[in-house]
Amino acid sequence: MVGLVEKYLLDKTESEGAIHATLIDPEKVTPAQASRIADKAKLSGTSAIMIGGSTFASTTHLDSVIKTVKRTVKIPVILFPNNVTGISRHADAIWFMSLLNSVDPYFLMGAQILGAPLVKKYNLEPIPLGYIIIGDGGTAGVVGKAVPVPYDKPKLAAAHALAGQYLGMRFIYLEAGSGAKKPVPPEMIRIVKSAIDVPLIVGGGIKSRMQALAAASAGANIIVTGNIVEETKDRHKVSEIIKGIRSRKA
Ligand code: 1GP
Repeated sequence: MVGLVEKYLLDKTESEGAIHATLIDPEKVTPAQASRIADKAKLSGTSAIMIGGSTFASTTHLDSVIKTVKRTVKIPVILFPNNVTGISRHADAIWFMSLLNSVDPYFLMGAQILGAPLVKKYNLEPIPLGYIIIGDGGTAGVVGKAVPVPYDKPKLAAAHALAGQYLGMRFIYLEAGSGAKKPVPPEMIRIVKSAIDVPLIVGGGIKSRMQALAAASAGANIIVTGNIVEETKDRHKVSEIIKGIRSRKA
């Protein structure tokens, strides 16, 4: 059941404690830009490339972004879809995710039913993921019709995460929303992590080495940054984030 990409992530999080993944939003980049971002991130030590956004990119564009990225870097390319339109045959794996705090059945199970046959047809590796929107959740929160977990309700976040784990999800993602003013608080990460046994992913608004270190120290196993890689010309920002993650005390 556990495929190659999932095994790679489990082995890496097991041996390193916390790793970094780079999110590329296909709506914001050309294939050439995506390839440059992936290359720089790989040189900085990122462990995987995630591809997805909160709104719509054409399938043709998504396909060419992924093909170009895959030609450039050899680390796994994992789809991070907001809808069935985020599925491409060219990726290695897909976060097969349910938005656990959505009030819309479409984002809980509807899109998954529509997408599952395509995942099989394209031979993509599905990695079951419980996705939880925290704070205002940005565009993902609005599009996904989430009832976000407030920043000061860590136990509520832990209850969502545990429910996801009990339903069989093998990763949990706390999402503050791309470009969030405030990332998921370390205290919430700590409480969620202590409640679950599966790896914890955290993303949204992480912009500095200290924030990355705080998330990793609190127990995040995969730290995702998106905006920071798209906005900055030099790769030092990503290097800084990864240094922060690696400086965490085990
Ligand atoms: C968004 O968690 C990711 O889905 C990354 O967020 O773009 O703020 O780094 P940023």
